[in-house]
Amino acid sequence: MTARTSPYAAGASYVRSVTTIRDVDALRDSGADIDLAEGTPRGTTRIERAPRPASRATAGTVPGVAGGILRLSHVDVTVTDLDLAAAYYTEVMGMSVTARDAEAVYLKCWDEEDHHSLKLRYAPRVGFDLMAYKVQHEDDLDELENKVARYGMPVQRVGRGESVGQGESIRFDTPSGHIMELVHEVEKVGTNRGRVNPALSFDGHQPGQTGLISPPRMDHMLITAEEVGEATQFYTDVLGFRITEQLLDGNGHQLGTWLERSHSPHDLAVVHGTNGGLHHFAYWLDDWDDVRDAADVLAYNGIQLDVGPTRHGITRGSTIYFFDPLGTRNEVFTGGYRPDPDFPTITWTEDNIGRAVFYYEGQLNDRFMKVHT
Ligand code: M3P
Ligand code: FE
Repeated sequence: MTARTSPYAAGASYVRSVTTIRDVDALRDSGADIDLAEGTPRGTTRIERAPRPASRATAGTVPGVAGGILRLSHVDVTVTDLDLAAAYYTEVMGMSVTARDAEAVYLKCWDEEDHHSLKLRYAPRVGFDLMAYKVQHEDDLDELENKVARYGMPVQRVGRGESVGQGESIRFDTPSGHIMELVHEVEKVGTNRGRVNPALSFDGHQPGQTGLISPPRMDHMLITAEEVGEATQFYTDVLGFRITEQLLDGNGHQLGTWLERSHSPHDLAVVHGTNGGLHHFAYWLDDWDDVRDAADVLAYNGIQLDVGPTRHGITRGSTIYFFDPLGTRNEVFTGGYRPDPDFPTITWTEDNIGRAVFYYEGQLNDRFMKVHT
């Protein structure tokens, strides 16, 4: 049997897994019990690597290593009129209802496989309930539970079946005063396109419903915090978010930070304001034409616009802000860039805040700055 050691492994103490290149013919001739794909031609070599030590449990939140938080899973908000809110999110936004009970409605967008990306719960006031992010591996929950507990925040385990459409999760308060949930297992309800030879359009239209905004998916959310710096440190150091952009005041303090896990400009952003506040949650649209069409749909339905259509300096995204009929701010968002984990943070200074947030207008309006739920 001939076996030679890869030159890359020779003498290199930093190489943790030894690579061996094996001559398949020699292996076959030796009668060794080898597992070869049928029809493997003669003259083939096979590269074998010693398994790496199992380190997935600790790899979870190391930036750039698979595992840890994947993306936003769902936003849970309270509404003062469940029927009105459900009507808006289905008949204007174009989401579909996946579950409903006496106190809540669960909705998802057309390209989302998971059970829901928005939960509307009836309450006497409009507000923020929690933000749920999805983790890649089940043991990410244990690891992040430990990290959050070590930071000093009590963590609650929510058992399978206690929350509609999902398995076990963990919940905790963040330093920005928000309840955050991390979940691994979410019921896959699928889409109406299927996963075998899916059609790109129906009757010449996008898969969403015509005449409605019909975003394919939820994209990000923006929360408010009294201490943006402290909140950001928690989301980065404890939960593994990476900062794509930051807005600094004249003393170098963070007024806003944009944080990602999904190689998009942001999955979560934090701006200065009241602890526990929700500035908006945002839907992804595929391109600028869809943003323009969304503006038509909003105008047709008499929905109050806040800002836009316009463009952000931060994230480079194209955007419209508007309010649902109960007063929660929504955004539709497209564009931006694709940051890798080694993306160097972009900094904006307060004297450029207008262009940072609304690049075309170059200024912010009072309502945008002050209204949150
Ligand atoms: C975004 C975004 C604020 C900036 C918001 C920016 C509230 O929503 O998607 O980049 O100052
Ligand atoms: Fe946004």
